[in-house]
Amino acid sequence: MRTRTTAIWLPVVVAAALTAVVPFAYRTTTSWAETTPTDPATATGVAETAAPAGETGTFVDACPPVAPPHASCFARYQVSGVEPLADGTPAGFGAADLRSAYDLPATGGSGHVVAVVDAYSNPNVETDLAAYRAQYGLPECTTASGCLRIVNQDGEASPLPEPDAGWALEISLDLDMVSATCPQCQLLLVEANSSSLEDLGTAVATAVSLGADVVSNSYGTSVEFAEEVDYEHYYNQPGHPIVVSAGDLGYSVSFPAVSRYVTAVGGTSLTREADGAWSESVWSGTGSGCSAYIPKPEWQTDENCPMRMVGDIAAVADPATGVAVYDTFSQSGWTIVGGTSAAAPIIAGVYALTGTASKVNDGSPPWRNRAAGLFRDVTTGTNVPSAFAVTCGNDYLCTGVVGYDGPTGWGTPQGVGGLAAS
Ligand SMILES: [Ca+2]
Repeated sequence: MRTRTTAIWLPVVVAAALTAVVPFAYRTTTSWAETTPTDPATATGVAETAAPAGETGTFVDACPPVAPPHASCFARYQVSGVEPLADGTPAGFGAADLRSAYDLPATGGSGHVVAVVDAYSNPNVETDLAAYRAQYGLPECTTASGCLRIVNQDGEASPLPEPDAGWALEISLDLDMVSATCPQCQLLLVEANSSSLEDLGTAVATAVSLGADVVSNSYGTSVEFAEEVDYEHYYNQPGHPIVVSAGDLGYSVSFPAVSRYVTAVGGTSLTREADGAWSESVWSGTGSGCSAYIPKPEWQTDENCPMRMVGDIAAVADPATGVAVYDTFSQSGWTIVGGTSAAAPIIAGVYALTGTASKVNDGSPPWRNRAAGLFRDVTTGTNVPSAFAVTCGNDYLCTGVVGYDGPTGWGTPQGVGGLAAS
């Protein structure tokens, strides 16, 4: 297991690099952490982040931001106070909670394959996945049965990349979330050799070539960069929805979420009210915004962004209202995880449930299906902290409003219809 490195705090340097590329980009938390930029493969250091006001616990990024053309995973986990519930079940939203919140069927997806693309490997992945699925009464999914396949970016079962603690938690999160929303889907884990966009993109293409109906990507760059367009071809996979996390850095744009060919997934805070009803607001950490480099796809109709607007849809991502995940490699077992890394695989599972993934070429389904009743419209919250003078002007780019908004797209699923294609 890779040893965690001590975080080096470089808020001024990183902030300067960010403002040079995206004027309004900044982090919603108080500090940045970076390991040595010239060696992103060692970037498993973590940044301890004080919980925002009103939230409990301490949250840590599983992967610290790294400079393009590398990507970091977008999982953020709770490091303290994760105790089982009074009835002994894991804390954090479980599989049935997620299906209830998003009005999803308890069965479905049989015959469909959801791929999860991550960097590096998690040596405990199969036994940890089995524990998650057993806890929530989901059918077994093993390599022996062929339900679970684990390959490297070239599609081979060995050698797998070296383990990495941060990405290992991401792998567990991704497979657990697809299992929760699409219990009968087959799972294909494709592990890239590194966190470079070239390796991750190669893994996406391999996933499609190995039969993935849907590909989930819970990673991205910390900022946009001009050369991102050179990596878009990896994500142009007609007939295969490519689902990407919008990012955990607040109001800012990340690649590949900003690609025209993907469904960009933002994040919410998810709450179950006393009467059992669910409510959601914009998670303060979710990415959103208007691309500096990628043209606006014809299916986007929002008025104040002339380029590709992020995002398209959303699901739970606030670690303070996070999901239960089982991981024995980087954690001691059950933990609570959030970040838009949770949201993307949730949406990937819903795509598989529609049975119409083969008709999806881009992120347009939520835009084409925005009829009333298919989404829970998120109308409150923002990913711009009020303490910052630079804002998006309280516009839909950074604020939850009635109808479309950047942080949550057209909202969160209410059933599978919002992602169906014809
Ligand atoms: Ca909205």
